[in-house]
Amino acid sequence: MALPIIISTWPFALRANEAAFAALVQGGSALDAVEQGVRTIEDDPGVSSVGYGGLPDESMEVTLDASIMDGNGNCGAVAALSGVRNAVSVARAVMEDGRHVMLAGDGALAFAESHGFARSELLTARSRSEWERWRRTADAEKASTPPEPWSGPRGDHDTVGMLALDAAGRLCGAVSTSGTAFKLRGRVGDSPIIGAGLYVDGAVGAAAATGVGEEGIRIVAAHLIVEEMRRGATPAEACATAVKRAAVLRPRVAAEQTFQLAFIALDREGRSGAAAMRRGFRYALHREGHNALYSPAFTYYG
Ligand code: SD4
Repeated sequence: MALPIIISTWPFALRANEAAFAALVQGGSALDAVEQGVRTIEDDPGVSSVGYGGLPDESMEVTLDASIMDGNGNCGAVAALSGVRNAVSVARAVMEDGRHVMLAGDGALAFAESHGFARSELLTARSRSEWERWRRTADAEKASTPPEPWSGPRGDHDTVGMLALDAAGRLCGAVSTSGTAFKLRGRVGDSPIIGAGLYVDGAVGAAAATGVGEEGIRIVAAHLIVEEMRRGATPAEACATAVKRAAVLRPRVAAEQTFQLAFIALDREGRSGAAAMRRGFRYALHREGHNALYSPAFTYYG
């Protein structure tokens, strides 16, 4: 098998793969690669679902969820973190600190600051005006219909999730997102939850999730995929199993046109795969010097 191999979610991940590959070329490990790859997307104000420029919650605050995991079981995560751009690096610091696996909210921010992370404004002019547009629409809807607490997640879920197997055979993964646009304050998705948004077992394989996090949490998706691979499934088969599980568990939700849930997986042999609830999901695969976008072999709704 030719190593390294890097796989990540959505078309923007072509850039993330390049950054991850560069980290490996400079002597970094798979852990450095996934961190650097994900940071590229966090730093991009043009991506409205991750890091700087991510769409805010209902109170106009941008809050980030991220996790990172090494194949040896070390992992770290932050949930509902505001005011720091590179949530994935804070997650890595939590992992390396070693006392805990996940920090949330103000505590995560205090931890980040004590580890030298700079405070930064995550809202951009564009994400502010998107929020204002959403607020006006929500207010208009409220005036004409009985108030609903929340209209549910939108379809634009574009978490960056990345898995890498380096030349030494080390397998790592990372995920970062600003979560559902205009989410309720305090909402945490699947991305920082080890086993739901990300799982890595160096003896077996790794998986990462994107899409409606609530549904990924319900089936503990990434762990399910890794366990399927442990039982002999290929990465593509394991991802398809998780999509089907989500569809069977909540058929009415899964059938909604805006609902997407998608997974990527990479096993320790270097085989990769993906599956999605519906069309439109693509992933970027960097192997043998080629970095290209692919559609998953399996989509539940053709
Ligand atoms: C979440 N799963 O917070 C994330 C969002 C996402 O692609 O995946 N976007 O629910």
